[in-house]
Amino acid sequence: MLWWMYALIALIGYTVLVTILCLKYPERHYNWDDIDTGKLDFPSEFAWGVATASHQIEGGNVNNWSQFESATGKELSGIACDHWNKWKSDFDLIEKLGVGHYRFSIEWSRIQPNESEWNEDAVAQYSAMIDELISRGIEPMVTLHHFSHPIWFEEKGGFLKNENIHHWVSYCEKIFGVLSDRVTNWCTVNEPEVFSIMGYHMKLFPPGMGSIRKTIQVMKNVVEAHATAYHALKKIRADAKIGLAKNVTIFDPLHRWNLIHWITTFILNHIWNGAIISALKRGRMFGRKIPNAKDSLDYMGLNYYTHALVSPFLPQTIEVDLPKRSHEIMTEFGYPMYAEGLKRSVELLKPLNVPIEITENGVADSDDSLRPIHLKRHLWMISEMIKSGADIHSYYHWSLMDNFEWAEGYSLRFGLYHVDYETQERTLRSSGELYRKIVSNE
Ligand code: GCO
Repeated sequence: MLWWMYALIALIGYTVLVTILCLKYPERHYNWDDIDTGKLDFPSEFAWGVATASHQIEGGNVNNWSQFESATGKELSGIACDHWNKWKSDFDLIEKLGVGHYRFSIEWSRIQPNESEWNEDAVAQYSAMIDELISRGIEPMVTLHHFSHPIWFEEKGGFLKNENIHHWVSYCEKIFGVLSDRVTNWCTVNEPEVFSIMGYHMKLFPPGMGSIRKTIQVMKNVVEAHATAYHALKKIRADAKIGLAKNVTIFDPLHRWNLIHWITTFILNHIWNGAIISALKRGRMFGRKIPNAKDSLDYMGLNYYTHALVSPFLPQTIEVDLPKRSHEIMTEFGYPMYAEGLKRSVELLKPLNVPIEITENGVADSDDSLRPIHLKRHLWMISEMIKSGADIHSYYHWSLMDNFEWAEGYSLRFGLYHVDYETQERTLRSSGELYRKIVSNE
């Protein structure tokens, strides 16, 4: 054969392969101008909520994060929203939104500041918070680990060491033992993939390491920690609803004709999404067995924000804008608004065969120009999915109020309420009012 015949065959083969990939994995896009996102149809039992996390709002925490902030010269979380003192009036804010559900996290470093010390005052305060929420008709969902933990645990190697898991489980049992008579909904760990990749590969979260091997080790251990806690807590209260919150990012090839972009997409999707789904479905992750991980979910928590357009040259930092399609809206976090991906995320989690709770969804938007559109598109997407049979029980908007956005500090504002950090004044944004109207069906 002549050389050009080989070249022609290779070209045809390449084209066929890429065409098959494009057809099998479509990148769904709607023409939003043609969609009436005001047309929502939610079942009456649908749970409307808002979400926060301890280190982002409480203020005055001494934990792996406060240590990392000082050590790296990052913006300090400081008194944050001073929620540890203002919790009662903050519950007024939740009530004013008319939502009946609130997801928040317990700060382990408050409960167990030293390995041999339980702080009963902190336990009592969380317990009083639960009573207060319930008295206002707001059902709590409690997260046990939302990125932060005590310094003594970090110094022992944290979740990098498998033998440390039992420390975390003891704390879980302690707080579950006190609160589970009133709290049914529990989220063990928040975003195992974000926690491990940001902290052990990208150096953006504590402990600021940069090792693929350690990242995989931590991811595996955190899922094992979840599974161990799940089974231990179910022994205390069998009818508690226990799951974890996973960040699903949808990965799409930047150039759909480029096979290298497709291969990168598959690899990243596997590391970020597939590995954890596989651990929870089959009890295996990266070829290794994760004890008890199979069947360790009563629901799957979905934190959804965006899709990533992938090439082998993805930036190793989150401080630059990621690529977006020309018609997409860029959010202040530097990633595109892509509500279609919420549907794709729910499809990705389908094999787990458990109900979905949308434990986080929101947008960084300081002047509130994007949040109304963001809210409407994502809620419309959920409404459509429920109509076509998806088992989605709840939506917790991230976040109740502006707060400390981890590596980004206070620059990014995710709140339905604006927070003036000088005066600690909270002000309802128009999008907050919009959410209130949607929730109350006005
Ligand atoms: C995360 C967390 C939240 C964030 C939120 C906005 O995804 O990092 O669960 O704590 O604040 O997602 O980025």
